[in-house]
Amino acid sequence: MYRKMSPPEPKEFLPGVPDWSTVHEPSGDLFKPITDKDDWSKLMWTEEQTSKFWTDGVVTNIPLLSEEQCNRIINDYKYFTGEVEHPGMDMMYEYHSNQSGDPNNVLIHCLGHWRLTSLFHDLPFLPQIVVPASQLLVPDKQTAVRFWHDQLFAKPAKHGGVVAWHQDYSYWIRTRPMMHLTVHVALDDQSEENGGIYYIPKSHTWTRDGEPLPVLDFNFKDMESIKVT
Ligand SMILES: O=C(O)CCC(=O)C(=O)O
Ligand SMILES: [Fe+2]
Repeated sequence: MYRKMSPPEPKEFLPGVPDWSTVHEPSGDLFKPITDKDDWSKLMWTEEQTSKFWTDGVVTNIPLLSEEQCNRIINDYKYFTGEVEHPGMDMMYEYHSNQSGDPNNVLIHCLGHWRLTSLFHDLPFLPQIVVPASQLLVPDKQTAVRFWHDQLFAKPAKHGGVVAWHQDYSYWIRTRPMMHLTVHVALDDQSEENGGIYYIPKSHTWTRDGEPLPVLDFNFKDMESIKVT
């Protein structure tokens, strides 16, 4: 806990089980909330970074969390593997212990876990995320940012499953023109061997009949559902 003075109090989902979605600011558990406006501006992305984002649709390898913060968040992962029971699982918008249905290709997938633990709650409030996000929604203009939802994909070692090729925009077409973005936070090292994410530069501009690419598999299983021809 980084903040000592009156941390915000969540409402309870069940007696003794906090619902962190009722707290509209960082709890202070993951990082010390910024109080000085100048500290926000220090986190602004450079012109080079923002224009790379507009061109390629992605900017990678941005350090976000310290080793210590990362380890603390990963400690909460035990609730989503089922290793430790959490009494607030019904708060989640979606929970799949294995979305592939195949025990040899396990894909844990959930949405809404930010409601369950103060550390996952604080992640979308991380200034290193929200400041660049405020620059990236509209070119050359800083805008307010609203958190839409969190999502966790986990691929257990040795028998982890796949997340098939997709465009995130295909799933979330609620803003037109597009006014939302994905922030993918790796809580583990990602490599070719352990199922790291792949991104095709400029694929954010790909369309079919003027629309984003279609969603062909809501369980992400079919690696062949989208092909480059
Ligand atoms: O981790 C993956 O394989 C996919 C992650 C993803 O699709 C995303 O972050 O939007
Ligand atoms: Fe995605």
